[in-house]
Amino acid sequence: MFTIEKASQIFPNTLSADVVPAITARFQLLSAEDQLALIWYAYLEMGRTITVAAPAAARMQFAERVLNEIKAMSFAEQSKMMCDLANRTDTEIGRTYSVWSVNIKLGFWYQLGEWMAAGIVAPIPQGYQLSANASAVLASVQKVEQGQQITLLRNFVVDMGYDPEKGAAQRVAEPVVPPTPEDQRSKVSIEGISNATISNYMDLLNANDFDNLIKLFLPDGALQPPFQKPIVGVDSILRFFREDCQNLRLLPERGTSEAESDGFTRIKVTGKVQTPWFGSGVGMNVAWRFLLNPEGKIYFVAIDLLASPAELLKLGR
Ligand code: ECH
Ligand code: GLY
Ligand code: GLY
Repeated sequence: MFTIEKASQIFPNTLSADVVPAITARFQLLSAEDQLALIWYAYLEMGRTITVAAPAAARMQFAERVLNEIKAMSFAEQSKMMCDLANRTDTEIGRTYSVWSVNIKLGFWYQLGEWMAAGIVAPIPQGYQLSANASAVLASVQKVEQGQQITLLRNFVVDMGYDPEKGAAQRVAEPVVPPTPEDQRSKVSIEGISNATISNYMDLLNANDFDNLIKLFLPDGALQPPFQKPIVGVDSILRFFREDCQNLRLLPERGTSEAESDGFTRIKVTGKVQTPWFGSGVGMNVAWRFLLNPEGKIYFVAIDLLASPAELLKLGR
């Protein structure tokens, strides 16, 4: 019998990018001023090589009221508001922020970044000196590959705000786009894998067809996103797909399939993932580790952000 705990151990030699949680932990120890300045410097430098896509209006409407409030503030009030978010202080804006989906949070900061550059929102003070620790963390951020950098920035943004319930029950997310029409869908081909569940998983996620995608899972199945705990049960997984997984591009390359006990099958696939925020500008190196039951339903899948491109070729146990 498998448990989620046991299932999460399949393909134990998969090396994930442990630098991401390690740098995130060091970042969390910095002062709010250092955190904001560090993100600003990292974001500016990234912008020299990759372009972040402007968030869609459907997403920005949820942040609009707060953004207008901020626009009307003095520079001093704006700086305090940004520090409060970084400090996770209990404020009205901090509470509103915490119920937003990841993409609304990113859209909110995208807008503030534009306004900081335009002089509408308080900039990082000219000549601001990062502490020695913050400089060291920034240097670490600059050293990792781009897919890991954008994961770090995303983590920093997700962790801000004030959530009194620690995982708010009511959440605000943008509407779900309709799935791609059947005749416009692409089909993946994965070297070494000819398994309908696996190709359907990739194709349905690429088509934003979450209602059919979720049918591939067992009712008590689980999905583990990079650096997170497993999301257990089809209701929670479907909610995650609808809130956080629109317009992703999965580009699986190769894989291996091996028999497990009790008629289960473990399958590891490696390849790239693109986020709509950076399009084809950033390909994140990932592994999918699937455990399928004898009927081919997904009991468990983990998505790992890989430590290096060399991991793309490491299949098997
Ligand atoms: C400024 C200074 C003040 C403070 C702040 C600022 C603004 C910062 C901004 C940052 C923007 C960052 C962005 C990051 C986007 C990252 C996106 C990532 C996406 C990864 C997705 C993956 C998907 C994997 C999955 C697969 C599955 O099979 C199942 C689902 C799922 C500068 C003003 C804060 C604006 C836009 C890393 C890996 C493959 C698990 C989702
Ligand atoms: N996790 C989806 C995205 O940030 O694009
Ligand atoms: N423009 C980024 C996104 O649509 O997610």
